[in-house]
Amino acid sequence: MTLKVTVLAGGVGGAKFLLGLRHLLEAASQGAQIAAVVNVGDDAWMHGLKICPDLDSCMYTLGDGVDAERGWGQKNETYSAWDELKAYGVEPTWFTLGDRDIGTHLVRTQMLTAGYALTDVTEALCARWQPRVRLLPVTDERSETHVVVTDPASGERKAIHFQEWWVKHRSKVATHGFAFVGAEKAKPTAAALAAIAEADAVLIAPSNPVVSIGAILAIPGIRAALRETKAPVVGLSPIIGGKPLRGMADECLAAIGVESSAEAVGALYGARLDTGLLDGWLVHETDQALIPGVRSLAVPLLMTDADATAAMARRALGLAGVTL
Ligand code: FO1
Repeated sequence: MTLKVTVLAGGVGGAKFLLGLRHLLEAASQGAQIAAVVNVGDDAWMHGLKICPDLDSCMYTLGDGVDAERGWGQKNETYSAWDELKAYGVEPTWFTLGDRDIGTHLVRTQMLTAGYALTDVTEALCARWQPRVRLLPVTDERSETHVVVTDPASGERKAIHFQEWWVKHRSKVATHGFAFVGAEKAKPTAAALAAIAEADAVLIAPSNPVVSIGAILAIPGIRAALRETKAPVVGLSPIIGGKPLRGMADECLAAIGVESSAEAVGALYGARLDTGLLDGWLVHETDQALIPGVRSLAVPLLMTDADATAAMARRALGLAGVTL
């Protein structure tokens, strides 16, 4: 029988993890199927184009087209179109769009405007990049992560788009919380629900627990699907020794009053035996996590290369009862 593994994933970290998992399964298992349920909370409209940073990070990384240094955007980029936009003074000038990347956004925007669902558009884009992982947006509807901050100029509280908070302000503004705008009305896609229901193992990638995994879990029906699937659910901690390896997970956790530790993030997801999601929780070898009802294991969790990441994926699958 074909082994089916479904991963909940954000952008840069999720993409790296998927690369290692694919490396493992292509070497060890004949015809395994990997599906990724991907966050869309970071998505934004810029210059009339629909940008899907997490889907694109996964697609470019798995399609060997990513700028590896940054983990987003394409390699060998040029920026003529962006220079023109800046010359016109068109905002947002703080968000860099490469010429090649704009090609992707143009195709996506045209297809969405013609009435195709984001799931179908993503499949069409992937026909070119061949990620060998089914990339499934968690929802086809608009659900955007906004951040409640104190406006440095006026001193008043306001909500700004996640990209403005992260890229323009580099998260260095007083931050009070997150709102997944539109999530409550958004429906998960049938493909995402089926990928969770029909999996042999569900893995939660070491992605940001608040703005990546949290934004996926905010879509009504996803938590229930994870609690109901016959597959074991195993997460990998994005926090190592009290710090995220990259990104802003510590700022996000602080804003929602959760400590930056592997144990606290595991407790945030909770035990499936209780009211949460996890059967297993993988933490870094220097960390520990005692979460009643969750099998926890401490192993090296540094995604230094595809082999190291594949070894992590093997341990996560082992915790889910899948031996390769
Ligand atoms: N991140 C930046 O730090 N600066 C940028 O100008 C920027 C542009 C950008 C364009 C397309 C895209 O798909 C991603 C882009 N990112 C940029 C990355 C993105 O803001 C975040 O890293 C993710 O949303 C977090 O997962």
